[in-house]
Amino acid sequence: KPTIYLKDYTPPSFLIDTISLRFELDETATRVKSQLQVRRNPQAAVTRQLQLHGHESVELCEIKLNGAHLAADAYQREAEFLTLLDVPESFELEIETCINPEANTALEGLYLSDGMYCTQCEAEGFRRITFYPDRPDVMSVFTTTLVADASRFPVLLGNGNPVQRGELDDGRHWVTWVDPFPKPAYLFALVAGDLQCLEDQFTTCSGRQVTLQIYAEAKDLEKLDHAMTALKNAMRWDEEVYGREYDLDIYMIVAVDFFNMGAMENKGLNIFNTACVLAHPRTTTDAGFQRVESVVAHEYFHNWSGNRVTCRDWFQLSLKEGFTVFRDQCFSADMHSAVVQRVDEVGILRTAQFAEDAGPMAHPVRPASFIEISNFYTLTVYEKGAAVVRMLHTLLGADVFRKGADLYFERHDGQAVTTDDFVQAMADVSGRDLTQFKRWYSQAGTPRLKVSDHYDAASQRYQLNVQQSCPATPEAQQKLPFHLPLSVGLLRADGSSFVLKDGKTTQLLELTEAEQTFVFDSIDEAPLPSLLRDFSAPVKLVYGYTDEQLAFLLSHDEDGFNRWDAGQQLSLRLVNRLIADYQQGKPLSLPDTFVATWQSVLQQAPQDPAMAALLLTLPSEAYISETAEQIDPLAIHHVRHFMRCALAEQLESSWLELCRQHDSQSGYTASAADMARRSLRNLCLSYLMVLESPAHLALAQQQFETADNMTDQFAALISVAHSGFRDSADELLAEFLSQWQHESLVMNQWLMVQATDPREGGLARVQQLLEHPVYDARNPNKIRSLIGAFCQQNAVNFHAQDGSGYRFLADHILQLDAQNPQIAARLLTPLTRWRRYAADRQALMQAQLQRIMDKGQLSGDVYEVVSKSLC
Ligand code: B3K
Ligand code: ZN
Repeated sequence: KPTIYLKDYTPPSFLIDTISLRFELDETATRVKSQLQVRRNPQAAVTRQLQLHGHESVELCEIKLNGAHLAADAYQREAEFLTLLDVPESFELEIETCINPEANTALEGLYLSDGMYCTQCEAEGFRRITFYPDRPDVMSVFTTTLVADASRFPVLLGNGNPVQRGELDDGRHWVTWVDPFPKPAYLFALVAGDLQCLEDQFTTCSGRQVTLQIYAEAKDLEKLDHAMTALKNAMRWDEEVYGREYDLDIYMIVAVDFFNMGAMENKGLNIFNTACVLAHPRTTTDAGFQRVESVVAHEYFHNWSGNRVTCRDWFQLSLKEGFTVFRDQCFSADMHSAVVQRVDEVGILRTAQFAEDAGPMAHPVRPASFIEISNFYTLTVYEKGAAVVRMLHTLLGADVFRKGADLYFERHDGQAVTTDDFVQAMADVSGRDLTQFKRWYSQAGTPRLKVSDHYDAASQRYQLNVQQSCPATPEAQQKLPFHLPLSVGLLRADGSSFVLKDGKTTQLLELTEAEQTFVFDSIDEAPLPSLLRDFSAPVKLVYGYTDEQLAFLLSHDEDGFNRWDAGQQLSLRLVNRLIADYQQGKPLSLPDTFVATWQSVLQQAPQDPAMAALLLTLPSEAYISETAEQIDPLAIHHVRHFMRCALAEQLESSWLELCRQHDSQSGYTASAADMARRSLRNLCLSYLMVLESPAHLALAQQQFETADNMTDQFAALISVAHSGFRDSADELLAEFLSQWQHESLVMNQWLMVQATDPREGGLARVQQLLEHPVYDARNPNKIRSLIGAFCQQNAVNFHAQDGSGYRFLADHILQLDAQNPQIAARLLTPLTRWRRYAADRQALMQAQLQRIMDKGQLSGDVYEVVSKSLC
């Protein structure tokens, strides 16, 4: 497969004003008739050739131009295209194709999920349905007619509004849908199945009535309330915060079990992975509830940021994704605790995105080239893209940013545009030159900020010196300085913050140079800086804090995020010292000062249980790995476990008391306060369980048996399953299986607990589970829960010295690539990080990548990741 470059972009030669589609659904031979109104694009170079995309699996049955059959020499069929050699200025084109949904294991285009028809067209799935200019800058008005057996497929859904329906003599029925908003083919969708729906109404800000429907299999009907509430909250929020109103009479969400990603924002007809829409307290953890809420909101927000204004080409993917993630993050912050939300976001960015930025697949937020676009639905495009939009929000302020968003939506409604257009709208409303800021879109890599300071008591002057740099990444060795907001506060010895510019305690410094000095006057005592408050830019910041200073920030900083981060950095330092001790064979011990700090956090925990749960969580193995010079998975795991044991032992009575205090008194509620209580209690339980005392085991077992919700039951399960109590672990796992074997999503969790069990013999356990009846080798959720979880969240077992984990992953990639290339390419991630390990592991990982490469006949997806990793 060739590399495609942004610099080669040219506008489409032909435009499609309308497309009318008729699907005669059949498991193995679905007939698709399309009728297109085509005209030459006045903006493009004149040509008489019309090139349409078409996947090799699509069979061409018939083709007519202005009603006349096309002679065989009037067109060419190649692997990926259908080219009409000589077409007039404007014309009607009719095409009939035949496709096989049952054979579609890639889950792209039209496929079957548990017997129901559904589609996934982003990015390039529409070409697996029919021949069409399958690129986002070709926008057309779609009319869709679905025909299927009435008894097996009573529900027939399409984009837009249903306009007509009827029955045929042969037991089939049909429905016609019209979507009045022009859209690219990637937003097309259809669903046909035996589905039930939860229905509700929403009155928009201008008083229009919208019907809301969420479809699922009958057995899951009781799990739709939470998504419905989330949807209504998101609709209201977008009206209030962005002034954006919904635009069709009906909004539908459909839950499907076989889905490559989380969800898809098809116009008026979102299709969701069941894992991102179904939620019920008995079967879904609090984390699951929050995921559902944020994904429902995310897909809803796309209706404006993505659908009404879409992307010109796929290099602009972050135009819709970065902006929409930023929007869903702000929504979640407004619905719950803003600090907890921010800590979660930064956690993802700083572990997984920074790791991506430091690896062979590193790319700018707006990539300059790709082989397979599916590989670029990345943390960089999504999370770093959101961080870039957030920086604009910070630099411009909320009001000006909102004006910029208004201008962007108004100026580009109905258009396919670029990230430059987005930034231009922000520049126009603010009157600021954002040329340098745009480097965030074109330069990859995580910038480093080196901060030093100087205080002069005589002149009461404090100076901050900031140096920025950015490591080389595959697309560029040398980087130009970034324009970024650095939010800072200055703390007095009593813990309060100095009042700085404009009477505020947080000041925004704008960094534009490679080195800059900022001066603060009238600072009447030596301050302690609180830097990068609220993580104001996606950078790695270095400042020479002492441990005492970090502990001071942890207890006094008014910025909640920085308070948490000070605790993380303090722990991280200790982790690194202990790793060195471990590697040198020295005995490990926790300093008393560290234990004392934790003791005081524990004492204050009841005042803010949500924050306490965050503060009392040690840096994750993934974050420790990302920040390490060289990753030693065994040492990291051992040291973190040692710290957990030591903290559990030395503070046992505090953990136990906190655990008791935060017991569920009055039954389950999904309130933020209750979620915080559960997270703190379950954290305490997890510490107690590492002590391996029978009394604590009894506590966990009792919680497992009596819990009225999945959060508590699952927390008890995982704490026992990963403990040294082998028999109890097996008992609980068996009990959980028999209790929930008919709940597919719960079984994913069951697989995951076992896949992430760090104790010895992990690979053998996973291999056994591959044969278990609840596992399904074709279902992406199952693959992720077992193989994905093992390779990404079970470092000690995956990185076994004998290379067995690497071989296992490569075996499965090779097997999966023929079936579902997108999932195969995604699973590869841990192997792409081979350069971060010591020589012996490097060699083993590299050998497996080479083995995949040598197989040949790889999909473009896997080929791109493997070839870039090896070079
Ligand atoms: N836009 C979809 C992702 C589609 C992935 C295609 N391989 C979900 C989202 O970001 O909202
Ligand atoms: Zn999205």
